[in-house]
Amino acid sequence: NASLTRRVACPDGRHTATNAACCALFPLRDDLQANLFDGGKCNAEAHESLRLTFHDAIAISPALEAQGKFGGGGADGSITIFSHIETGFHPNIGLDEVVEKQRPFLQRHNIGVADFIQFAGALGASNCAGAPQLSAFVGRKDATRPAPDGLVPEPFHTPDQIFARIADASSGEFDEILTVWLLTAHTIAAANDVDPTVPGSPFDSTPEIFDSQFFLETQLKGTAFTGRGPVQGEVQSPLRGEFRLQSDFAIARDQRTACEWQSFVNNQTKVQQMFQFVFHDLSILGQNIDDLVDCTEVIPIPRPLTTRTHFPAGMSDRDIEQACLETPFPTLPTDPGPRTGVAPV
Ligand code: HEB
Ligand code: CA
Repeated sequence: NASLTRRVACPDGRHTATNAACCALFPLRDDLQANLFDGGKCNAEAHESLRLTFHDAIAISPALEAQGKFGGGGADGSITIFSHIETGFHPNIGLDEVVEKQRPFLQRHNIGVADFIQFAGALGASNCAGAPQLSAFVGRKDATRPAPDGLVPEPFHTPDQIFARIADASSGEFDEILTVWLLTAHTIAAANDVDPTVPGSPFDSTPEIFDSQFFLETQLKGTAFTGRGPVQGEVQSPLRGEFRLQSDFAIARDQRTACEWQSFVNNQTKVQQMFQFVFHDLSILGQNIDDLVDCTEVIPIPRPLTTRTHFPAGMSDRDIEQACLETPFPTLPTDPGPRTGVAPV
């Protein structure tokens, strides 16, 4: 209850915060919004900043530690601190760009690297209409060594491999159902490097809004490859210009996850609540929450969606490859007009 919480005045004389440790985030927020996110937009840098949160956080492995090996530190900033090593790992392809775009902000503000990565991702997502307000913490311990290679899932991994890796990273918390929740992030996403001949190819027709189109469109029958044809990790997509990852395709149809996947279609409340929940826990993997200060109040509340879930123009439930055997696919309107493609971001 905000009215019962004593607030502190920040040294800038312009803001108050529940904890003085959050004060440094206000000028960082304004700088990022103006100069990385192009005036508070859900732009490519916002998407890439969200991807970076996952690739830093997921690189932790209790299973490796149990074998007496170093398992990585999770959300510890290692991907940026040791970017010369970690951005060379195959699944981190392309992330060198956002790391270098973010670095000047890191250098001119007073914040730890691990906190910075998660903050920038949460802030970037807040520019996408329909997103939940993602949590922001400060106080994480920064890495002193790089994460080992092999801990970030690849689009050509099987569901078994992906479920096992994500469960290991989270000490069992993120099971296959929560893995579906995590993949909500692909609603504001595109591929640049899986097939470099078609950079910026979105995973759904609305990469600038945090909606449930991704869960619907991944369930449509694939009809053609976007780009130069089958590349490792890619399968056929239903719309010209849309890119489909093999891993999204497979998890959408796996009998352990198909019904959970479908349950997100046309359920914006679920989209928001489940992603807010899993991002909170993802963003502090490897850290002790008791050492952290909650500064979520610094993240703006995202604009609500103004659109409804729909079949892309020219498509209907006849184009659905039904994978959930328990529940019929929801009845939804079709966008008017002729069949179209999806523009690159
Ligand atoms: Fe993700 C993107 C994979 C999960 C977020 N992805 C992406 C891509 C790929 C992937 C391949 C593309 C890259 C390029 O550029 O080319 N993922 C993946 C996998 C997984 C994932 C395999 C597991 C299943 N994600 C995830 C998560 C998250 C994410 C969990 C968060 C949280 N992604 C993302 C984003 C993006 C991506 C945001 C976009 C980026 C851009 O747009 O640039
Ligand atoms: Ca979307």
